[in-house]
Amino acid sequence: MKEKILITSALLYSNGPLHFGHVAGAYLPADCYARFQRLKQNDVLFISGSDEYGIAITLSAEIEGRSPKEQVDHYHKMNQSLFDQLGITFDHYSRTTWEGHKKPVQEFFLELLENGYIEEKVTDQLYSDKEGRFLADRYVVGECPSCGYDPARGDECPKCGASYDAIQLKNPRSKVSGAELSRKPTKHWFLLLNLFKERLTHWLSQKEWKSNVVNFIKGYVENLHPRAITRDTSWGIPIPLPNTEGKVLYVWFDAPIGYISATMEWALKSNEPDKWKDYWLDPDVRLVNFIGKDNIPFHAAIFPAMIMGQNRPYKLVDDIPANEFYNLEGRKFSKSEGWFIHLEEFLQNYTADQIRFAIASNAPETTDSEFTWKDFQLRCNSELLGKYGNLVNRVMVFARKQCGANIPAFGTLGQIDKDFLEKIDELTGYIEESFSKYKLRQASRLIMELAAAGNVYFDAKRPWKEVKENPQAMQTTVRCCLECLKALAMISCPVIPEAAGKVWKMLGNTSDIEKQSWDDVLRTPLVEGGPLGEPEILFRRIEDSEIENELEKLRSLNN
Ligand code: B3M
Ligand code: ZN
Repeated sequence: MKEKILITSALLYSNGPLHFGHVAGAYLPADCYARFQRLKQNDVLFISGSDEYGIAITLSAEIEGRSPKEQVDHYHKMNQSLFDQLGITFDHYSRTTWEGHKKPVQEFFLELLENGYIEEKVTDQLYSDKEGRFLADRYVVGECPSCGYDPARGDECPKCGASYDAIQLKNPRSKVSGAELSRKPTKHWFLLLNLFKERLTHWLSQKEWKSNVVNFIKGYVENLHPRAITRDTSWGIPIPLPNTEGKVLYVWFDAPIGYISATMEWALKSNEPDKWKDYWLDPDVRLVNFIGKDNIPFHAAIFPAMIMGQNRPYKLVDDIPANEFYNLEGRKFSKSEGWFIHLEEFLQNYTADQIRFAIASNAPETTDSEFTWKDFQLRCNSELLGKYGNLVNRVMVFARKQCGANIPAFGTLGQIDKDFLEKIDELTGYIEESFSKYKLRQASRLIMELAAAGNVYFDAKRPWKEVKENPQAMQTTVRCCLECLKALAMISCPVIPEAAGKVWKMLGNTSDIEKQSWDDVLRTPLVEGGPLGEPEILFRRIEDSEIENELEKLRSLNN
């Protein structure tokens, strides 16, 4: 039966260009999963968008000399185009500054308030006399209350990882002006997370999530306390209460609701304004949130609590395949420290398939992992080109030449042929399981295992000798190889869709592989006598000199 699957990727802050760290954490895994589930003929809706409020935006806008609105417009457009070039197939990419986002956010707030889960309190916050405003979160730097590190950020310590309110920092200063800050009372609204401890604990106890997620969230839920969900700034969703000028809802209150409002926007644009309900209000839908590990508390506890405390029967998340971090040559990606790869430029020199495969085969699924230029070169040259591309090319060139460019009959299968066909079935079964369990590393390995098996078979059968000695047998060999290419195209399609589509066409298909059914394609043999298309080179070799240049570029950016 068709399954309805709602897939989300974390909303990306519109304050800088997309980088590989984001791609590896929340976007590529989600895209491969969405592509796989579409091929499985399930009803998939894949949603994401730009996260456009909050201090991450205003602070970066100030630093880059733009207004917050200019800043989010700039990066929303840029990132949307980068996602496009990487072949990320969102059904909709929204943004939290679209006008329809406000209503559901304010409804959440009012219902939580009415239901007794939000409380108003006057507390001391940090005030900058010099700038004439309250400062919070990343606007503040100071000494970490846990480990003493200075300058620690206002929301968490980069050294020990502690998370706290800016008011707890010692010797707090403005990140922008460096001015000392004083304490001043101000009114805020707090989400009473502590009231959800039992419900969350019970709900979480039924989940069989990845161990990194479960371990983290169990400890987190033990320790829930009220959390401020408003801020003294004007860039954000207004608090739907009188006399609240100069205050807005905190970005982490509105952002997850962005998944819902993005679906509403998608429904509007599809001219079926109520269609979002088919995903958010249907208990049979499976909701999967793809995120990086730093977003676990918000997806596994805070947002579920917000849903539990309001009135609509919104879907609670069913699975959170959170990833660890993906670094660059041993260090965190950092635009400000010049430790990053310019994606736009990257995509001018290399293909989306190449980076998709390199990231997928080294995805940070259970531990942090990293992009290195050497690894990238190796994956591209010895796997994509050496195994996959080589098999496709030698089989296609040979078949076109020796079989009149048509798909030959199976003929009489020997043991070696039967074993090979069985191996294809076996590997495609494993790979299906890998994709459904979000195991991209394993899936990538299995793709190459199938390509390698094809090469081994081709070498063992020596069809170039069979041509002379036993043309019938040669046809059997070619046919089995072509069946292997068909399987290879299908199973690799979620990861390297462009190459998969080309192989599909080489096998004589005029249809779009992405529109096919995984099961049908794998179960149905090719059509005997069908025409074969032109062989095409799938991957180019990446030279040592290119890699040296790239490393040099990275080092010089960093100086
Ligand atoms: N923009 C945080 C981040 O990028 C945030 C995710 C929101 S998901 C609702 O890490
Ligand atoms: Zn610390």
